[in-house]
This record gives sequence, structure tokens and C-alpha cells, in this order.
Amino acid sequence: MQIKDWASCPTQSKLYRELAQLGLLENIAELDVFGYTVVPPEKVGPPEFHAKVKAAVVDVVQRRFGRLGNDGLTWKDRNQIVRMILWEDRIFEELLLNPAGLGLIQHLIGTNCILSLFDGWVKGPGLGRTPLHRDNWDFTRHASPPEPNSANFNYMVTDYSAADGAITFVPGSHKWRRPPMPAEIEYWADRAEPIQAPAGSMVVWGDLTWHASALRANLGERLMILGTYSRPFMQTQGPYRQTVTQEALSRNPLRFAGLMDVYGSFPFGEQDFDVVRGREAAAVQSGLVDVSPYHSLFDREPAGDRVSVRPDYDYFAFDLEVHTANVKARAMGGAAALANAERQKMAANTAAIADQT
Ligand SMILES: O=C(O)CCC(=O)C(=O)O
Repeated sequence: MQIKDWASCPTQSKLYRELAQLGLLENIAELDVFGYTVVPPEKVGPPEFHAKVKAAVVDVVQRRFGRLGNDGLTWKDRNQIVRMILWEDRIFEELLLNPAGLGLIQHLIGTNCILSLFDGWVKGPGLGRTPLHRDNWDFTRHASPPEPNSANFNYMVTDYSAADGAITFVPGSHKWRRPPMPAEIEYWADRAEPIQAPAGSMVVWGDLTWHASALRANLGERLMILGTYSRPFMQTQGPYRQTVTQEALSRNPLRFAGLMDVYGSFPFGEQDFDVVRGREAAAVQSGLVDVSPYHSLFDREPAGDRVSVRPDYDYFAFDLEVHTANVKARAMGGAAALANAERQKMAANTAAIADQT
């Protein structure tokens, strides 16, 4: 059938066409039926890309934890998450925006999702393993909604097989909509399905799918990069909004600023919604998926000065004039008018300060 820009699902139809272009429609089916899918290296990137990612992650691990020895036993019995590696090498920014990974994740949790976590992972032979769990951390409800709130990719820096200590999955478990019980954690430890895939592959899943990892029998290290993205109303696990720089925002495409959540409205201070910033945000990201602009997975045009880091708000500041202008402008209909009123006020303030000096 012809996929048009239907008003009822404007962003998802654009995304679908791009996923078709990438040859990833079967992956959508696997996500929906089994709860996880694997993308082969050639659909993730060219060999030079894979080589750069590997060099960068090995570098981070060695800088933080010391050199990897030649005997393959440096990480014996250890399973270590290497936190917040995003700013350690530019190649990680490319991985974060990888069309295959980001595209499938957006299929699961919306084209306006934000970045929650970007970590490395190193595991050695022996007893290190990850117990069965799912990544939905909402323990306030007994049953989960049918759609995931967050989604992950694991980029395999090294080959994955059972003997390599691969990630394992319980196929179909995403339909159960609950976390595993202690007896199930034990039952599935050696029964879950290991991923068998060469280095450079990416496994993608939503937060409802149960997963764990196998013990590593082979010598050497299993290396991986984990990206978690979440719906934009959620608290992120890593502080990307707080740590992203203007340079990083400017050198990346518009979608990157959305992933960094620099335009998320919350928290408000006494002054309420930042109308001026809201205007800048409109080109990048909205919390409402159907009105959020769609950014092509292939867009690499640097955003330049169209984006900016979140201002350092004084949450106790309240200006009655700005408030009144905002209310009036809202009544007149629209953010553009609001922004105009705000700008006039700022211009007047600047002129007043200039007069005094
Ligand atoms: O490979 C592993 O050890 C588990 C990975 C995992 O749990 C995750 O990425 O959420």
C-alpha cells in the first residue's frame, strides 16, 4: 500500500518510509512479535565507522580502569557498566544518531523521544553476568501499559555468542507486561535465548522485554555500548541536558538538541512557561508526538545557532509585566505573539539599563 503523510499519524508514516529505505521493516515485525531484534553491521555503518567506535570505547575503558592485558583475563569475573561516555569521543554522537538504531527506537517510543543513558559496558570471562530483568522502572503499578516507555540499543563492539557472554532474551516476554518474579529470574538464567551476531551489530528492544546475559566462557573482553532513550515526560538516567555544550548542540543536527532534552518545559519556576524559548523549541521538539516536527534520520546539517543550551533559570524570579503580557498574548492567540511581547519587554529593559550606564 502507499504510505502517505496521513494527518492521523504524520510522524510515524515518515519514519516508516525511512525504515523501509534502510531495509528494516522485518525488524519492526520482530520487535512487535518477539520484543527484540538484531540489525546486522552493514545496516549500522561502514567498516571505518565500526573501527572508530571500537577504538574509542577501548580508549575510555583503558583511561578509566587501566590497560587491557594480553592474557584475556584482565576483566575475569567482572561485569562493569562504564557510565556516561557520550562526551569522550565525537564518534559516540554519531552512534547516538545512527539511523538504524534511532529509527527502530523511534518506532517503539515515538519520534520525539529523548536520550536517557549512553554508557559503555565491559565484561570478562568467568562469573560476571547480568541477572534477568526488564528496563521499565515504573514500580508504582503492578501491570504495565502495552507500549514501552523507553527503548534500548546495545551496539556490539565485539562478537556475541553464548560463549562470548552475550545478552539473552525471553522472546515474547514484552507481552506479559510485568517484571520477572525471583523464581522466574532463576528459571530463565540459562534458558533465555543468547544473541549470536558479529561485532558492529545492534540489538534493539523496548523496556518491557525480559533480558539477561550469559556467562562468558571465552577469554578476552566482551565490549558493548548501551543507548537508552525514553519518552520525553520521563526523568532521564544520565544528565545530558545539564552536560551538553553549545558546541555539541551546534555541530549536530536539530534532532540532537531534542535528544538532549534542552527544550523540555519542566521544571517551571514562578514565571511559568518560557515563552521566548518556546518559539525556538518549536523547530526542534514538542512533548506532543503528533505536533513535534519530524527530523529525517538522515539529516546531518549542523543546527548552528538555531539551538541553545537550557538557560540557567532563576526559579524564584517573577515579573508581573511579563506575566501580564504573556496572558494577553495568549488570549490574542499564539506563541508568536507571546514571544513578541517578551522580546519587547527585554528590549525595553536593555534600553533602560543602557540609559542608566
Ligand atoms: O549484556 C548485558 O549484560 C545486559 C545488558 C542490559 O541489561 C541492558 O543493556 O539493559
